Amino acid sequence: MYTLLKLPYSYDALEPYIDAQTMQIHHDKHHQAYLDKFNTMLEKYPQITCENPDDVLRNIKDLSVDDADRAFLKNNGGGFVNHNLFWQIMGPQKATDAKLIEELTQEFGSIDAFKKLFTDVSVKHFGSGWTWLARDKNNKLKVYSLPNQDSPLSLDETPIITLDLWEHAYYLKYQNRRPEYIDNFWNVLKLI
Ligand code: MN3
Repeated sequence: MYTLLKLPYSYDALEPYIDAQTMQIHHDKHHQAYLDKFNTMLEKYPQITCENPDDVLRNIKDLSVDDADRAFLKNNGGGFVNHNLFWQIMGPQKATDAKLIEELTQEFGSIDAFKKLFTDVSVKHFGSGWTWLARDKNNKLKVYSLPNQDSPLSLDETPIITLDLWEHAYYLKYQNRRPEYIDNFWNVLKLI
């Protein structure tokens, strides 16, 4: 059984960019629901004993489970671990990662160029999903989006920065103005 961590800040800590009501529903209802479904399905497979839930997603292709259950674990396990990362990388105060900033500058030319690429990928993503900055097996940094709750972990890559593009992440405050939500992400991302 995995458990839901408390948010590392108060619900209103990311105001005015992400409103308290959205944070509360997103964490307490959406995130909790993914976790509950993930845990329920895992009860059927006691042989899956990963201490770190990320490892379930890393090994999703090789798990000895029914195909329908694999899809269920991918969707709900992804929903659980993706949000775990999302809450951690945001915060009311910057906690910049100098090494990451240096790597991003090297890979993309500048932080502004990285932000522009990440923003463009986010704006162009169709439907539900997440934008990712991930590190591949050769240590190369990549920006891309994935549909639904798919995780870079299942592609053998390590997620570093992510943005939730599901409507539940922004609709109460931004409605159809998704680009505005995406732009404001840079105000709450603490790492850069
Ligand atoms: Mn979400």
